[in-house]
Amino acid sequence: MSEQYLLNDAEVARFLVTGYHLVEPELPVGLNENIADQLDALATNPGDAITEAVPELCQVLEHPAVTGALSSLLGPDYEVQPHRHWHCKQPDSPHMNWHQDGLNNRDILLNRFLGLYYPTDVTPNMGPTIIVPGTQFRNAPTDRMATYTNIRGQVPLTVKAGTVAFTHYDLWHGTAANRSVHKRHMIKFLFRRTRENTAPTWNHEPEATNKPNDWNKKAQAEDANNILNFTNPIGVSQSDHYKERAIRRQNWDFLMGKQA
Ligand SMILES: O=C(O)CCC(=O)C(=O)O
Repeated sequence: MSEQYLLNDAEVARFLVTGYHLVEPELPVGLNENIADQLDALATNPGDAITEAVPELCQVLEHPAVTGALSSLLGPDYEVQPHRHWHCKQPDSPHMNWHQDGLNNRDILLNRFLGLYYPTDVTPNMGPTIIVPGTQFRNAPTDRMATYTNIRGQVPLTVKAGTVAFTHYDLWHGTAANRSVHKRHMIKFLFRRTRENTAPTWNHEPEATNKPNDWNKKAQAEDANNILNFTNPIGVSQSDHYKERAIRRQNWDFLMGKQA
């Protein structure tokens, strides 16, 4: 594994805080277009067999920017799970309600998460996935969530072709309506840790969490300590924020190998 592609401390901390991380791998010329053309032509959804139907998808998973992010967050022995799914959002299809895919367990571990690959540019009218950063530790009954409309701080994944969005399994998400004439493709993959960390598996600097708290630059925090302490992606109340901060720290300690 080339260290060049491993995440740094701030990126790992931001993933723990926001519940997502975007990678834009430099894929071979024509690969995204080739994949998108094959998906456009598929008559039925092959489910988990989508990688057999479109084997070029494996090249995305093998790109060092993708393996580097995964090794950083799940360890170098991570597993690409057999479950995967092609999400084709048809032209003129409605929005998808907010929901969580995982078990809503306010997990202090980081053992499994999703990777969403988009083979074409996704514009705002194409039904982008919409995520709500920082919601991965909040439980809400799905039937209640379905009644929520616009949520402050939501982020539409209007991404460029080839982007892989890694998202925490419990991150709140949905989609906008597809008002375009194009099919919006997304392939969802699932990744799993196979071994607990005994040490950081990213480009870790021992001083990373020793930076003093900077109360004047809370929103612009750039180092792991200040990111973990202060970042508040959707501006939750103080009483919610301190609960989230505690889970973030437990997540960080878990990745540092402190529980092994
Ligand atoms: O199609 C999308 O962008 C999102 C799909 C989704 O929400 C899901 O797979 O849980």
